[in-house]
Order: sequence, then structure tokens, then C-alpha cells
Amino acid sequence: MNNICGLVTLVGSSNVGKSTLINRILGHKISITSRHRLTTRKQIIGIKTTGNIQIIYLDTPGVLKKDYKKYNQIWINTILNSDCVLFIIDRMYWNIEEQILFKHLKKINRSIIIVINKIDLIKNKHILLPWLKKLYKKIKCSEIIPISAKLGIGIKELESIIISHLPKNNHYFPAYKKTDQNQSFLIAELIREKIINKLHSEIPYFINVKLEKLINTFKIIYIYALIIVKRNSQKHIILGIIKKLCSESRIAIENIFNKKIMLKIWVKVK
Ligand SMILES: Nc1nc2c(ncn2[C@@H]2O[C@H](COP(=O)(O)OP(=O)(O)OP(=O)(O)O)[C@@H](O)[C@H]2O)c(=O)[nH]1
Ligand SMILES: [Mg+2]
Repeated sequence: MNNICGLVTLVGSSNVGKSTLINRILGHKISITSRHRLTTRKQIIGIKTTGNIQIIYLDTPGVLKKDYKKYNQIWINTILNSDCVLFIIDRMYWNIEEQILFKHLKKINRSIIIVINKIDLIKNKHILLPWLKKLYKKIKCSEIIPISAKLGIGIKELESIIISHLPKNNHYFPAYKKTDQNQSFLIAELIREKIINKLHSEIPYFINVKLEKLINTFKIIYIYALIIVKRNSQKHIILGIIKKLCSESRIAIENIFNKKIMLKIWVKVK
């Protein structure tokens, strides 16, 4: 058998660029991104099949020191089923979240690739080498690679390293499959991304977006979305940006689905 197929999990603290990286590797958007913490809330699957190689990437919510059980259980379960783990670090930041993750990874016997992201923001690149050496000594990892997910630096090299750590296996998904998410989830997430990126840090965590109805016709997709907030004051804030939110979300969805979109959004307190 010449086929290669494996599960690769992206883990790391919130905001280190896990979702940006998965989108960059896949070449299209499957996971939303923002400058705020806790953007990704559940495991997202992205599949890349090139010839005889199929890689199933799993994006996860960021490691948290608080609310440990609810969100952290997702990445804890995911790494246990992986063939290879990408431990993403934002430049030289090593905080309590990295320490929590490091403790978990020490206990499991998996290939670990440390990915130092956002190197485009490091002005003095000379400081990188001592940091890479220090990490290599500290963590029993297979490889360390500096990248910039945003600018696409080091991605090809990272993909080659990943492939070298995957087992020979039959492909799990048909070659055309890019994700296991349904259309409704991706659309709701795209709207949530626009809200997060428009608001300041206090609100995004409490917002949920639900699609009430989706009618997919030959030329147009009709979408009826509901934004659910916790308080009346939050509803007013959303109503203040709803016009822009609606038009920006519509454009984002049209770009992904390559179809005309008719979007209506309501806001509800629950
Ligand atoms: N300059 C720079 N910014 C980056 C890079 N990668 C990601 N970012 C930015 O970092 C922020 C967080 O990126 P995300 O991909 O949402 O981070 P995440 O790790 O998925 O975050 P959670 O889903 O909250 O766990 C966004 O504003 C990205 O544009 C990079 O290589 N360079
Ligand atoms: Mg994310």
C-alpha cells in the first residue's frame, strides 16, 4: 500500500494562529479567525488530499487556564486520537497555557512538531535560534519550525515535515471532501466572525449565531440568521452595527460559496 493518511491536531493557547494556519494549509477558509481570544469553540475538521496523501487536520479551541473542563476537554480528546500534534506557539511567548499543554503532551506518545508562528512580527531574527534550541531541549519534540501563517512563510516546509510523520494507511475520506462541516455551520461561523471583528472584547464571548432557515436555489442562497445575546444592552450594540454586519457577512458568504446571497439577520435576547 502506497497511500498515506493521518490525523494532525493543531493545539496551542488562544490567539496563537491555529485557525489562520489551518486555512493557509488548506488554501481556503474553514475556520474563522480574529484578534480576540476564544474564537474557535469546537473542533473543526479540514481535509487535504494530494495524490496518495490525505491529511486530516483538526483545529481546536485554545488552551485555557480557566474553564478548564469545558473547552480543554476538546483538545485533550483530540490529541489522543492524533498521529501528529502541531503545538503552535506565538513567537517566544511561553505562558501558563503552554505549560498546561506541555504537561499533557509529555504524557502521550505522539509525534510533536513545535510551530513558532508570527515570525513576521519578530524584528531581530537572531533571538530565534537560542529560543529554538531551548525549546528543543525542554520538549521531547520531533521537530521545530518557525513560520508565519498570515504571510505563508515556512508552510511548504511544515507540510513536508508533517507528511514524514504520518502512517501508511488507506484514505479515510473521498478526495473531493474538504471538511465535515455542513453549510449552515460555516455560514453561522462567518457571521460570528464578522461580529467578533467589529466589536471590542467584552461582547463576542456571549454571542451565538444560529441559522433559522437556509434555502439553496440554483442561483441564490436565502439565509435567515438569528444572533442570540444574553442581555438587552448587548442586543442594542448589535443593532447599532447590523446594517454593516449584514452587508459584510453577505459578501464573505458570497465569496466562499460563489453564489448570490440574500441575508436577513435578527437579534434575540435569551
Ligand atoms: N502577524 C501575524 N498575525 C497572525 C499570524 N497568524 C495569525 N495571526 C493573527 O493572530 C490572530 C489570531 O489568529 P487565530 O487564527 O484566530 O488564532 P487561534 O489560535 O485560532 O485562536 P482561538 O481560536 O481563539 O484559539 C488573528 O488576528 C490573526 O490574523 C501570523 O503569522 N502573523
Ligand atoms: Mg481558532
